[in-house]
Amino acid sequence: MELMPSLLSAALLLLLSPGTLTGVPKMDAVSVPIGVEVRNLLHNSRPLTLSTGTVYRGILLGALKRLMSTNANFAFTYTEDRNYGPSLDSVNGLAGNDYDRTYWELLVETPDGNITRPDVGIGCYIPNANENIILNFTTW
Ligand code: B12
Ligand SMILES: *[C@@H]1O[C@H](CO)[C@@H](O)[C@H](O)[C@H]1NC(C)=O
Ligand SMILES: *[C@@H]1O[C@H](CO)[C@@H](O)[C@H](O)[C@H]1NC(C)=O
Repeated sequence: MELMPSLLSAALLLLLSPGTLTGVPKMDAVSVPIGVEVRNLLHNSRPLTLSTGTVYRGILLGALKRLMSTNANFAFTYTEDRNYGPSLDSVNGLAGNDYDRTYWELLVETPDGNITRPDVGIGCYIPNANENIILNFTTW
């Protein structure tokens, strides 16, 4: 009959799909869209505004990595602080430094335009949908 071969080929397709054989997880389901804005008033740079997203309740660090891997205009580096986790060191080649007392400040702009400074870093912050994450090069 006709049913049998189609069932068989469906089963074969399932077996041969890349994820099944190699253990590669399926594409992340990015469900929380956010903006990422790079601001540098200290150097009078034009702000750079980009879009990315996180998975449900995903951390900002994941969204920044996703953005870096998909957008050639965005790159960042971070180091691991033993107490507080990932510390954002540089954005697009520019790093803060102790001599000039500069650093990349993490700010969050909600859709109503309210800007706050979260009390956690990029490894702990969980963005909400449609927030604009501002990476603000500033002094301390
Ligand atoms: C001074 C200070 C800073 C200075 C550090 C300047 C310097 N080079 O000395 C500056 C202004 C740069 C800073 C920045 C930030 N900070 Co701060 N900072 C402090 C503070 C007041 C003292 C740290 C200190 O000197 N400890 C003593 C030294 C001897 O120990 P240390 O281990 O060498 O200290 C280093 C780390 O603390 C590191 N550091 C400082 N802040 C942060 C934040 C994160 C997330 C990480 C990974 C590392 C880190 O810088 C210190 C010097 O190298 C603490 C609060 C406190 N009273 O401890 C908050 C504190 C550590 N910071 C905090 C936060 C949230 C931030 C920011 C994320 C704020 C923001 N929204 O932008 C940013 C980091 C952004 C980024 N680029 O990743 C939080 C961390 C809480 C958490 N669990 O994530 C704390 C606890 C204050 C708070 N609000 O509760 N910070
Ligand atoms: C902006 O956010 C701060 C901190 O969460 C809050 O206290 C303030 O009421 C907010 N302002 C507006 C206009 O929403
Ligand atoms: C960002 O950094 C600039 C330059 O230091 C500073 O004037 C400004 O207050 C910071 N915050 C915001 C929300 O732009």
